Order: sequence, then structure tokens, then C-alpha cells
Amino acid sequence: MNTMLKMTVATVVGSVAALGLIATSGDRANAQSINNGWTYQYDAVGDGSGGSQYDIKGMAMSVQGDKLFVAMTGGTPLTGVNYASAQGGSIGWGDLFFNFSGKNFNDAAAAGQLFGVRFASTNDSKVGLGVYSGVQATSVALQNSGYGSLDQYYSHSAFNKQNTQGTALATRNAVNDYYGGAGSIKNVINSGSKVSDVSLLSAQNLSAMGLSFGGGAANDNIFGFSFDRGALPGGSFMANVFLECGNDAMAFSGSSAAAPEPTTMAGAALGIAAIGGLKRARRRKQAAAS
Ligand SMILES: [Ca+2]
Ligand SMILES: [Ca+2]
Repeated sequence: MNTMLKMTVATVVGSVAALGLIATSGDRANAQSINNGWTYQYDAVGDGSGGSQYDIKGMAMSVQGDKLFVAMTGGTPLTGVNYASAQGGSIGWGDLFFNFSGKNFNDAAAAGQLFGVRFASTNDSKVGLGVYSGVQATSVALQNSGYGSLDQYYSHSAFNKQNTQGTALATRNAVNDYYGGAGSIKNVINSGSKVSDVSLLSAQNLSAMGLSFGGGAANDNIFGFSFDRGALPGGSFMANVFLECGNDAMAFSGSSAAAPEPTTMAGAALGIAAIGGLKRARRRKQAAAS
């Protein structure tokens, strides 16, 4: 390998390292790796206050190409359940949050490290559809005939059980540790910077992609969405969604590789251009010598 080529490769590798793109081990023990296929996690059945139409059953994720796909299933339709006294006339899904910081939910938001996705056009989120960084969250639970706090939800003995936030936060203690205990249920984005559009997917779209929820989640409402994988960092994360009323919720613990950064692609392209230049120079030299 000639000196110039060595320098080019070293520069590209150096840029990748400097950008933090080399995968680091996650700090969440139960994070499942998100790859081409679907990774499924399930929520407790029967922990939806108000009955089956407020019972979240499961969530799945997949990384394909430059997109992250998310699928959800439960008794609540994407457009919510009609409810006259609720804000907007319906009680539906809140926004989906992503936290790669290793901090709890509130600390991640305070540090500007929380991401959020508004995917439900009829919910009471404070931002438009899309993916947001630097997210601050707020509660719309009381405007949707819901719960003032997690403690209020758990005061019903029927809901004070395992996996009320799925297997990612399997106990009430784990839930309190993650969300910061007795405060309001922060279930929608209040503010943030938009970093990607979101594309909605029907159950048929998802089925064609091989999605198949198991067990009690198979026959519920199924919907999903995708967005630019580069909108989120790589590594281990905790994602979570509450219904607008806080009647049910689910967390999802995963790990995904960072998307290739455009700057790295530019660096690689420069490297290839440099190699091309060397070859052309060598050919000219050979031509001149012959
Ligand atoms: Ca549930
Ligand atoms: Ca739940």
C-alpha cells in the first residue's frame, strides 16, 4: 500500500472514530438488538384501565436500509377511541419517546437528550407529525379523562402487577425509577426540533414486511410507521408510549447501530476519489515510460 493511500484510509477511520460511530456496548442489560427482522416485545394483557379498547399489547421494531420501522398493536385504534368529554373528542395513543442517554426519562429531557415521534394525527401532541430531538414532554392525561400520576394508576390492584410497561420495565419499582415516580404522566411532546418526517404503515403494509405479532396480540389493531434511522443516534435505548389517558403504557428496550453519517459517506467518497486519482497518475506515468 503506498503512503498516500494509507493516509486516506487512516483519515476515514479517524473520522469514523471521532464521530463516535464505532459501536459502544450498551448499559441496558435487557436491550434487544434491532436488525433486518422484527424484534418483538409484549405488554401485559388486561392492564388497560377502562377495558380492552385501552389495552396495549405489543411493539416491534426493525431496521431496514436507512429506515427504522416501528409497529404497535393493542385495543386502541391509531385514531383513538371516540370519547365526547376528552380533548379533541377522542382518547388515543400518545407520542413514542426514545431515550439513548442511559438517564431516566426526566433527566434525559432536562439534558436535551430525549427524542420523540408523533405518529397519531388525532392525538393532543403539541407538535406536528414527525420525529423530534431535544424533546420536552408534557401530560395530556387529565384532559383525556385519565390519570394524574402513575401512583393513581397503580392504586388499582388489578394493574399493580408484572409487565405493566412490558418486559423492558417489568416491575412497578422499575417503572418509578425510569419515569421519576409520582409526577404527572408525560405522554406527548411539548416541544422539540423536527429531525425527520414519519411515514404511516397499515397492518397490510406491515404484514407484507413479515410482521406477525404472537399470542393475545395477534387480533388487535395493528399499525406502524417508519422514519430516517439517522434521526436517532445509535446504541442502547429505552422507548416508551402511553395512551393519552395514561390508562395503559408500554416500554421497549432495544439496541441499534448508528446510521452511516453523511460526513462519513463524504469522507469515503473522497477516499475513493483519491484512489482513482492515484490510478490515473500511475497510468499516465506508465504511458510516459513506454
Ligand atoms: Ca396492556
Ligand atoms: Ca401496559
